Amino acid sequence: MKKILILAVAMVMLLSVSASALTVAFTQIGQESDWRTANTDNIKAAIEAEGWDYVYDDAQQKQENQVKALRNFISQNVDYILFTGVVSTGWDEVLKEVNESEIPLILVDRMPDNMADIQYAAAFGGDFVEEGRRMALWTANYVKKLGRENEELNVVILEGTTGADAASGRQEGITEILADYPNLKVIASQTGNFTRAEGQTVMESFLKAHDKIDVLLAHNDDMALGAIESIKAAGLVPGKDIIIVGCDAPKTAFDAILAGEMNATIECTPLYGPFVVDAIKRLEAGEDLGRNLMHPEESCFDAEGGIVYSLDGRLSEKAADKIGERVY
Ligand code: GYE
Repeated sequence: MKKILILAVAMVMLLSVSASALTVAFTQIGQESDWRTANTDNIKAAIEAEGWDYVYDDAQQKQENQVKALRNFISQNVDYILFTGVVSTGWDEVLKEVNESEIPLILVDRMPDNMADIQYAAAFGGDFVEEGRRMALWTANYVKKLGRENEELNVVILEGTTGADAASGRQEGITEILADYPNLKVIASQTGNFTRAEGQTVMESFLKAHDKIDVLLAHNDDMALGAIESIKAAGLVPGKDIIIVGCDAPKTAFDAILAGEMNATIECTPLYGPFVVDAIKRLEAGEDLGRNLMHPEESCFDAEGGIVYSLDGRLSEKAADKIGERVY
């Protein structure tokens, strides 16, 4: 009896030692936005809470740094690689090397092109096309609520990083919906690289080039927040003279909505840490998670709530009611 007990204790110890010896490596894009900071912190915290070793690399928005990081992870023979690519293309060769190393690859957030040629153990990301649709649909319904649906309104767009699916997907969704609303006319669309600083400067140039701007759609809230500064500097009232809709839904956007300077934000959660940890545990237990790209549930927030923002008829939530729950 005693022997069995000792054996059982030894087995449990062995199991926990092998589980705690996991090394998880993450190649992150950089720190361009509130979203990205929250994403970095959340993944780190979730992995470290398991007692796993965490290897992190910040690529400073450069694809070549990410390629280097991936090769380093392979030579360190880590147990899992978490990957989000700054752009969609140009990963075929290095991801083939990852596959040859047999280190399980978990795709997070932005997806690479040619996924059919890549083996991966799990994939979690936003539905960027759907987010773009929601931005445009919320705007069209808000315009209707204001009784301005027959007015010709000029729209400007601040795009995310060129070549990133988060930008191309959102643009695609916006364009698809706006095609049904000819009164909402896009007069300028340019990248602001997902940063506050570039959102501000590009909006400044839009305002110089165009006398009448009625709507700003920003692929993320950081760019919207930067643009608000330029709108104020031009003597206009953000949220009133120009309707402003962003994407991500960090606390900073909620604050702007409560201050009346921004009108709505479409949620895109950065909180992938728990998903990644759960996936790793299930993979360790021998489960096959399949090749489906998993999207978390997401919402839309504005000042009053009750505006239809999705093709399946979901209603926006009132930011004031939800700000207390925001963790990023
Ligand atoms: O919207 C933006 C960030 O890839 C979904 O990247 C992400 C985007 C997010 O910089 O703020």
